[in-house]
Amino acid sequence: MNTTVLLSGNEAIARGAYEAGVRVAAGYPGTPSTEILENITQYETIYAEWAPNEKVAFEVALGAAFGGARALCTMKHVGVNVASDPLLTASYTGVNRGLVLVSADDPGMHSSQNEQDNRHYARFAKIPMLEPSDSRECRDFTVRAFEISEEYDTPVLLRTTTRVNHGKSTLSLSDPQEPVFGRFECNLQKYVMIPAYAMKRHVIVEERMIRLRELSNTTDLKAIEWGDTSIGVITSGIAYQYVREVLPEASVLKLGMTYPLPDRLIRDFASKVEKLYVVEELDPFLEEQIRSLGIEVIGKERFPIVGELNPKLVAAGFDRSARVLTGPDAREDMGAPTVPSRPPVLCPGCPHRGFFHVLKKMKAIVTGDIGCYTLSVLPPLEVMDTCVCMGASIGSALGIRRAQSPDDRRPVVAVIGDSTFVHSGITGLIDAVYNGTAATICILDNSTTAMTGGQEHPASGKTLMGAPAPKLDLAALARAIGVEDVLVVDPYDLEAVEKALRYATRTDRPSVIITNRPCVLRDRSQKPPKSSIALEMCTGCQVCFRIGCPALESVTADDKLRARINADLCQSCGVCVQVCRFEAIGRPEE
Ligand SMILES: Cc1ncc(C[n+]2csc(CCOP(=O)(O)OP(=O)(O)O)c2C)c(N)n1
Repeated sequence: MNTTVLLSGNEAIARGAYEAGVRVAAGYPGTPSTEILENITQYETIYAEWAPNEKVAFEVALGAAFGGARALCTMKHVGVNVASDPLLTASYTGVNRGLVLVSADDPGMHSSQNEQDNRHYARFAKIPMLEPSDSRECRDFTVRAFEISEEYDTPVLLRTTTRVNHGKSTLSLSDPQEPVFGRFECNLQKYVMIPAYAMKRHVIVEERMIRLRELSNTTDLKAIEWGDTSIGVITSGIAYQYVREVLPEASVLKLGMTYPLPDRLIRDFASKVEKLYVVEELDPFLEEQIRSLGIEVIGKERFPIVGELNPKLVAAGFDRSARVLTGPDAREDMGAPTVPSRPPVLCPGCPHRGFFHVLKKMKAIVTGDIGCYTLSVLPPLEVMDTCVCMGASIGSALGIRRAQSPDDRRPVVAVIGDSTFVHSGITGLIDAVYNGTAATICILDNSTTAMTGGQEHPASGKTLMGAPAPKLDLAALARAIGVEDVLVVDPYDLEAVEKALRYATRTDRPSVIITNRPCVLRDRSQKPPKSSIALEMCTGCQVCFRIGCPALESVTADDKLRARINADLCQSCGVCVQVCRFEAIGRPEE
């Protein structure tokens, strides 16, 4: 086969897994990694699943590798924090058949709560790391990662960043290997990490590190591009593309395997150039290790540690002006109009909107979580007081409640999405019941993982492969955990929401409210009848604008600012109808 195709990095990783003969793929959605598993479902030889969270996904993949099948595990950078417990010990057990963990990092935080640099995980877990810089390498390095994983009996970290995951470039397809079914072979000293066995495995890990360093010195997963030797640049991943764009004449050592670092190779390269630079996004990961080899190198004093790099920043670091600029900076430089920024908002008809509008009235302390509903922190809603990581809403609510002085009567309410609740909220709820902490936990169940594009999860009724699945009953689960007050409400019915919130926040024991409207983007086949505003009845009070619905627009009529409904956007949820005290907004006609 020699077909050339244009693929995104994520599509290319999925293709690489297919060509490598992967049998099992597991992950949890998270930008910029999500499309890898979504694309893998087109390959019928691969079993693929969304796990409830990244820890379970990694354990499924590890089990598959123990069991003798090649396995891929995908997640965004913060997902590796969740999976880090099994990951660090999987380094000790080794894998048997190949296991590759994709960590899709997000420098610049396009869609994340932090911009941690997951290259540190390779060092922390003592496992090899490969970093592709385009789609062809995404496919090639995935295949190579499986070979390394098996030869060295270790999980391999394939670390990508947003621009590599989402950027597109060409590659020619290769024939896939036939995936093999495995056979689990008992090996207690390898797979059972009691201290006596783990101690011996640690020695093996250290020996493996020596062999892996040798591999990184000799591997062809690198390129040395000789040019003008007055400047030598060591780089990897997307930063390599920027360096090439800005300094086509310089000598470049492009590393594909970035952990363990190839010490001899670096020494040799450094000895042949006059000035050595390291260009890398985020932390001085390569720079500090190179410096610890006793090599003088210029790095973070010239290139930012915060945010993404781009050709302009790289050029500035070399005191050059960028030659070929692409992206928004280029448009600005060329005097072309830039696209106005559009702050994210809850969609028209989003079931979260009405809920937050009512919650605002409660004057509660609201601990938040990660999902579309996090947008309730922005004006005009501005309801959420905290948001740390997935699942943190419940624990933080319990802590705040326990810290509260007796004269502070504000109720404490945690808000968490359905996917996030299943991911890491269940144990928080168990804590609330076990320790009897009076907080109200609101599970905003929209039957999907909306924030990342609408992926299935254990409470949505379908698997990643599209098969119907048992739907985790969240109300029954809360009751089984021991919550006595479990209220299920329609978030489009503001009165019902208010009643539930008033009741739940007044009890002196943990309570749960579950909203039950699916995400409006889940089924767009129906074109609902629209709400409408009788302009003559609109007093211009602007209360309806407080719900922040993009379908509500302002018009000036008779010198007054009044509301109008954009029928193209309106989803007829009826929330604005209930908010208008002058009955100017009409219910849609059925
Ligand atoms: C550990 C971790 N994994 C994945 C993500 C990406 N992510 C952000 S929110 C979210 C879930 C959103 O779904 P849900 O809780 O149901 O809320 P919704 O967006 O549907 O309102 C995911 C997967 C993340 N931020 N952190």
